[in-house]
Amino acid sequence: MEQTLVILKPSCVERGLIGEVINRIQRKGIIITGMKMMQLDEKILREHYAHLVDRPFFPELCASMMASPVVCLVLKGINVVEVFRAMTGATNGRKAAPGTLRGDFCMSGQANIVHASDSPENAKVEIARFFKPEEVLDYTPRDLSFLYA
Ligand code: YYY
Ligand code: MG
Repeated sequence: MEQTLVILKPSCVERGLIGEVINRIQRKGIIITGMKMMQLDEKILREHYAHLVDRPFFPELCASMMASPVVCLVLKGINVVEVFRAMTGATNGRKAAPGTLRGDFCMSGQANIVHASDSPENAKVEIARFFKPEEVLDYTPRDLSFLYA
């Protein structure tokens, strides 16, 4: 099975939406194999958002990601990168479809509730960036036959 890296952003943590997001993850049948709170700093954000460091909004993006602690998650499931990106919705909350996390919980293009890896290759790099190997507990729930039949 595939794994993906998810960050519950300050917009999720400060607005009291951690439970809403985790509820959807578990209800869907996605397995949580890593979970911890972290205070991000500019160093890790420059790596994590390397594709955006030259954009004019980068300082604002950094500030929004450091506004409070975040919750980092490693998720496991069949095609979980694609499945969770679909559950996340479009980057801008005003354009994200209803039913998605961003579509249901935000109106912002920046304070948009969650980060989710966008490819299996990037997921591997991002999991290694935010988690030590021993912090990812690669268990499989007892009975997946209904979920993944
Ligand atoms: O993967 P995703 O989060 O949907 O979008 P990215 O293009 O990777 O951008 C990462 C992050 O940067 C986005 O979630 C909000 C912020 N951002 C922004 O503040 N303003 C933009 N015009 C584009 C992205
Ligand atoms: Mg992205």
